[in-house]
Formats: sequence, C-alpha cells, structure tokens
Amino acid sequence: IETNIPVQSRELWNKHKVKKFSTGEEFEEKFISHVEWTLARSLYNCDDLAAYQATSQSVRDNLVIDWNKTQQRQTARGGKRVYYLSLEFLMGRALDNALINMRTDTSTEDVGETDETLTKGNTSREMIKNAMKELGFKLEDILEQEPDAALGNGGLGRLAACFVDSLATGNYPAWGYGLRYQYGIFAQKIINGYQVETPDYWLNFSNPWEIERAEIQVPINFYGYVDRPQGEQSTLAPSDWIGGERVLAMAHDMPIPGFKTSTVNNLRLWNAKPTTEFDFSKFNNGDYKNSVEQQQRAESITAVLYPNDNFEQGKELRLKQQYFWCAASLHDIVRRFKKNKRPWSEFPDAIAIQLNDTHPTMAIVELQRILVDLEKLDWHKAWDIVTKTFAYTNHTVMQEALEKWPVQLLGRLLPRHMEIIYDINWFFLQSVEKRFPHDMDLLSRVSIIEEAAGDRQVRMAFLAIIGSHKVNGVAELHSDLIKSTIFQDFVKIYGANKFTNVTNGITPRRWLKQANPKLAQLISETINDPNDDYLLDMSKLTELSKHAEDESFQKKWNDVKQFNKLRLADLIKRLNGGVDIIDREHIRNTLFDIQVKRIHEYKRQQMNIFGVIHRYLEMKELLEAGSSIEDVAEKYPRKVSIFGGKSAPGYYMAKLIIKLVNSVAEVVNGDTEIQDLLKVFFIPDYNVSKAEIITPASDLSEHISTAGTEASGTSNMKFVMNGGLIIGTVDGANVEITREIGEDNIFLFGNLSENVDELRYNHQFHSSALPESLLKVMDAVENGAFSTENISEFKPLIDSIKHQGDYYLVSDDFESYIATQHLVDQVYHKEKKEWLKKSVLSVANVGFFSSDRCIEEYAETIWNAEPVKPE
Ligand code: GPQ
Repeated sequence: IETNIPVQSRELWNKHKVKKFSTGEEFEEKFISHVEWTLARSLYNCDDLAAYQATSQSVRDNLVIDWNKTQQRQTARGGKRVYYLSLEFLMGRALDNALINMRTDTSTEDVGETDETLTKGNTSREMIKNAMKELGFKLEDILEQEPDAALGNGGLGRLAACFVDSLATGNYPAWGYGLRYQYGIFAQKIINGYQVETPDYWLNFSNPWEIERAEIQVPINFYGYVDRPQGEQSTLAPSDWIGGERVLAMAHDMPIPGFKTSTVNNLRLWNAKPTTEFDFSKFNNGDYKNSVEQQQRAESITAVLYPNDNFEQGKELRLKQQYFWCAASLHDIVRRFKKNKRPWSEFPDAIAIQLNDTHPTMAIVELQRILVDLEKLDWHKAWDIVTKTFAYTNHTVMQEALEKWPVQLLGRLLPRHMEIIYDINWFFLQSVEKRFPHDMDLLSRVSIIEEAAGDRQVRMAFLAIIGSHKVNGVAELHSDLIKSTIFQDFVKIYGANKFTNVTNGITPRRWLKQANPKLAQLISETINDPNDDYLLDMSKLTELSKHAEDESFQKKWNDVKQFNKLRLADLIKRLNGGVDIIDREHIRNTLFDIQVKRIHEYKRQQMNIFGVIHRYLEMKELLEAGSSIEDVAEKYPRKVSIFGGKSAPGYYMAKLIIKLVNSVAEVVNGDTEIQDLLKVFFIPDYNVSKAEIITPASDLSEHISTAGTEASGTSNMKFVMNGGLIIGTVDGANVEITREIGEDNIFLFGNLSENVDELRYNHQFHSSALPESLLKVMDAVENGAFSTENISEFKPLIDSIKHQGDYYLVSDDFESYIATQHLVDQVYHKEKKEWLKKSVLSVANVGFFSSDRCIEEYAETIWNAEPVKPE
C-alpha cells in the first residue's frame, strides 16, 4: 500500500499506534476524555445525552481502528468489491448494535491477552454496562437517547440495512452507497385519530456515527447541453456534456461492524453542497440574490427522503437525487478502480454493483457515459463492461410502483444521458428484431421508451434489465411472478437464466439478540451455545426441536413471551398518555395480535380492522341475546389487536384506514360491557426501535396481503424468529416460511395468486353477493357506529369494496380470514401446549431467513465475490 510517509518515520508511527479499549477501565478513560475533549463538558454537566455521545464516540474509536485495518486489508488482497446502491438505508439505532457486534472472536480458546474482556460471551456489552454504572449511568437509558437513523420507508430500506450487517459479518469487501438526507421518514403523530406528519430532523444533536470526509467532494452537473467535435454527428462518439448547474457531493461515512469479526465495512452517504465557485457573472450584473439562491438550491437535493412506499411520484427533485447519488458513487468507484491501473476490460472482475430496485438505474447510463465520453472506450466495449458489472433487484410487480420518467424531463435534466438511453434502446431493439423478425408488437412492448399518446416515458425497469447481467426477485413466488407477468417478454429474449431468485432475509443479531435478549439467552442455554455461535450458523437452532414438547421448557419459553408482552404493554401505556389499556393480570391469557407495516390497501389493514369490528359486533350480539360475559369469553377470548405503520402523506385511502382503526379503538376500548375482552391500539410512529419492542411480544402477527402483491415481506420472518405465529395469505415469503417451519405451524388462508385475475374480472362483470359477515361490518361502519362527527367519513372504504371492484379482494377472503382467526383463538386458548410447540418449532426452523444466507447466495450466484477474512 502506497504512503507519503518516509520509511524512517514509520517506526514512530508504529510506536504511537492507536489502541482499542479492551477493559472496562480503558473504556472509562476513553469516555471521560470524550466528555471533556469532544463534547467540551465535565462531570458536572454530563447528562444522559452527553453520556450517549461520549459512549458512542468511544465505541466508534474502536470501530475506526478496525475500519482502517479492514480497508487496508481489502485493498491489499485485491479481491472483487461489491457495491450496494440503495436510496434507502433504514438503520435504526447504532450503539446497541455495535456493542453486540464488537465481540471479535469466534471461540474463547484463542482469546488474545489484551482483548480478553471483549471476546468472551456477552462481555463487551456487559463490560460497558458495568463501566457505565460505575460512571453513574444506566446503559438502557443511554441507549434510548439515540435517534433512529430513519433513512428509509419500509421493507426495502430495512433490507438494505440487514444486508450491510451481513456483508460485514461475512467479511465481504462491500460498501453501501446512499444519500444523507437531513430529514428521514417523517415522524407520525396521531391527532384526533388522524395521521399528522412532523419533520424528522435526526441530525439535531450531531451524529457520532458519521465521519465527515470533507476531502471527498465530487462535482455533479445537471441540465446544460451536449457538444461534439466539429463534424461529428454520431451520438456514439465521445461527447462533451456542458452542465448548466453544478453541485458538490460530499461523503459521510458510517462504520458497519460485522458480528464476531474485526471486519468493519463502510456505508458512504452523500450530502449535497453548493460549489465554492460563485457565479460572478450574475453577481456583477447585480443579481446577487439570485446567485445566492442558486447556491441554496443545491442543499435541497439531499434535504428529504421521499416518503412513498411501493409508489412513484415522478418528481423532478427525485430524479435529481437519483442522478446526484449515482454519479457521485460511480465517480468514487471508478477512482478507486483506476488506482490499480488495471485494464478497463477487468472492471467487471474487480467490481460488482447491485441495484436496490430501479432507483439507481441511472448508474448504468452514467458508467456508459464515463467509459465512452471520458475514458474514450469504444461504445460496444464499454457496454459489455457495463452489463457485466450491474445486477438488478426487483421488489414489486405493482404497476404504480414501477418507475417511469418523462423523456422530456430526463432529456432536460440529463441531455447526454438521454442520448445514451436512446442508443442503448436502439441496439437492444435491433437485437430483438434480429431474433424475432417483424414482431412489431414485441418491439413496442419491450422498448425502453413507452410511446403513450403525447407523453413518452423512459421505463426504468426495462433499462435496468437490459443493463444488467442478472435480475432477481425477493421470494420464490415473486421471482416466478416477474417472469410470467411484467418481465415475460424479457425471459423470451434473454432466456430464463438471466432471472433468478434470492429470498430475502433479516439479521438475527438485531432481530433476535438485540430485540429479544431474554429469548436469546434461553436459546443459548438450551442448545448449549454460550458464545452465541448460532447467530452465525442458524441451523444450530434446530436443536430446539427436541424440547418443543418438554413441559418445563415450554414454561420457560412462555415466560419469555410474557416478559416481552409486559414490555410492550409498558410502551403502549406510555404512548397512550400514561393510561393503561392492557389488563396485566390476564396478560398470559391475552392474545397479542399485531399488524405493523406501512399502511397500504394491498397489505389489507382494512381487512384486519373489519375483522376486529366483526368480532366486536358478534360479542355485542351475544350479550344482547342474553349470554353471560363468561359465555362470550368462551367464544371470543381475550385479545389485544395492535396496529402500527405510516401512510404516505398523500395516500388518502391509507390515511382513512388509520382513522378507522383509531375510531374503532375508541369505541371498543370504551365499551365497559365487553369487560376488557377486546382492546384495540394503534401505535403511533412505528419505526425500527419500536419494532424491536413490538416484534418479540407477538403471539400472532398478520401478513395478509392480496395474493401476488407482497413481493416478500420481511417482518413475517422477524416475528417467526421471535416465536410468534403467523396468520397469512399464500403470498411472498409466507410460502417459504411455511415450507421451512411446516404447514402445521402457520395459519394460512385465502385465495391463491393464480386466481386473482379471474376474481377481479368477476367483480367487474358479475355483481356477486357479498358475504353476510362482511355486509354486517359494512352496515355498522356505514351507519356511523364508529364515526362521531361525520357519519359518511368512512364511505370511501366501503365503496371501494361495494362499488369499485374490490381490487384487493377483501370480499373474497373475508370469510376464510374470520374462520382462520377463530381457529387461532381455539388453539391459543384451548390447546396452549400445541401453541407453544408450534412456537418453538417455528424458531427452530427459521434459520433459512438469516440475511447471512441471502448474502451468500448473492455472492455466489450474482456477484462472484469472496470474503476477505482477517488473519
Ligand atoms: N418494498 Cl417497490 C418496499 O418496501 N418499498 C418499495 O417501494 C417496494 C417494495 C418492499 C416489498 O413491498 C416487500 O414485500 C419486500 O419484502 C421488501 O421490499 C424487500 O424486498
């Protein structure tokens, strides 16, 4: 590795080599020096927030040492590097995760002398907990000070966060690239039952986890025009793009520690800054104000995360974000590659770039531009390099989520890129025409340019497919669906091998060890794995099966669940303004039924709340008919129905669903006649750190999307990993969860994806009778049973089913949903041993859904990349 430092000075550098803290005492010393030096505070004004910052700075110092070594090692070994481009990284909190991951060894035998305290069992976290206590702080309170890094909307962003954890844990030389939004996903307040959005200014108290790289500033251009040498007509020739607006991309790095390894990878997030070049022409013309305004415009590029999930709005600023991030990242990647002076043809051997959805598709075009215009490669040689480098992950088949950019907009913002897209399309269509002569329909179907009347659009998914060597879906069912629906023609053109599946996964470090320490402890004791090696090799969990029917073990298992339910009850009480709604006396016999995820019609929270209404109406009817409360409880035993999730700010129907849940909660929770047998609660501001409390507390969770609409789902995996059972449709990863844990251990219901088209067709052309149970619910809603001010408030929710074709098939699945919920009640309340057995067997067989497995599959089948292990 090159350096400017003269050989004779290196000894001095080594003599003063920085050292990691490895004992509680060394940590204390670090902590205090950060309080004094970094925060410029003292023992007299060190509050919990300051303690959080000093702790994080101290832990970060350890990570940075390993970060530096990791980068050196990866450069020296020269293996293939992987870059994961994602507009979203829903990281949550970093401190607790770092404390858990920091344990550096895989066994207790080869513990080095200095590192002893950091390597054994839980000692890293325990050690710091004790040291904090000595310093006068409680670790749990300190951890609560950290704001979530909420740079994502939902599943797609959280998947990226799990992936960087697994990439580091698997020792892959891999970086994430994203944007450093100043405002992450909005914070959700519930006011009078309605969602109200408030800004998430997460950088308010400075972020100890980021390292500003002021020296890494990449100029990024927009607008302007294209110029070519005199007489050169062809757009294939090297061309000059003269940009009309320029901003700078500045790098901010976040260390990503692997679990039980000293590998620390990098997440590089770009921030937009004005250029230091001042527009003097404007200034001299007296247009000072305008000149300053333009500078301020730069910062708006990374100001805010777009709050849509599974939906694309097509705003110019969004396209600017995308290009800004792609151009900065590619510049960085190419710069690193060029240091090694390898021939361009080896670029795909050195680098793999994974596109998380179509958001980074402009990276394909940008690399082609760099190679042709700046590096003067032949167009076709360049294109060969590009397509060997990129791979694309699709996360949805729903039309409204597929990105399309108006040609007009893209051509104005990025004129040279538009030319290149036309050329890519030209060569692609030529090759299609050659293989399928005279099939004009096919050509127009697969063209990157959609020629709709008046308004031509660039289909980003098609561009992503054409520019990649592999395309993957995120669960088996979904990967099959993309081949038979939206990308059918491309399977015909490229063959089926270009299309593959990598079923999603989640990191067990955060979603088991961190979120559910009690269960983690019971597991490690039971399978005799004191060093938590099962968190790296989840097949070890199958040992649990042996104990699935053991009564004393079941009791311990159930105790953990009760502990977690109490923890959630505390959270709910706090969020409910200190008013308790869950009866703790009976918590053991209260089924916690949870649906937390983005609010979307396709996810069918509407069906869930309709089910709750149905239950409530039935209970009331029994009472009215003279049944005793004991009789009612026999049929409808204790249950708490918990909802949570954000709606896109402009999504009217989703917002109305939130309001309905809150209105139902008000009526049901206030009805003393039913005596606490049913409670409903909407958890405001669902986010990663709340998910860590919620997930371990579920008895049952709901994954009830219309078949074929949920690409995978990942919270389904999290709930199973925490011993919760699932009620779900045959959709996304539910299918593979069933295969892994066994169909006896999951409550499936509803129509299958192959029947969806026909059912929808029937809705349109035959008005079939709606089921009695659903009509009853809709009548109550329509008659204002849950609307206080405006009786017709929820009419749109009814109309969508009754009069607008019921696109999401609530009416087709409602009865089997209700029947399956009934079955759930029976097993939970009448066959507790069976229930606990199912719960244990679920965890025993959940191993497949570790994101470590997922990353291995990407590495082997898509990236051809190998780990670089520390010595
Ligand atoms: N997903 Cl297209 C998102 O979270 N946002 C999106 O914009 C799109 C997909 C989700 C998808 O709905 C889930 O089924 C997946 O589990 C998740 O991506 C990760 O693949």
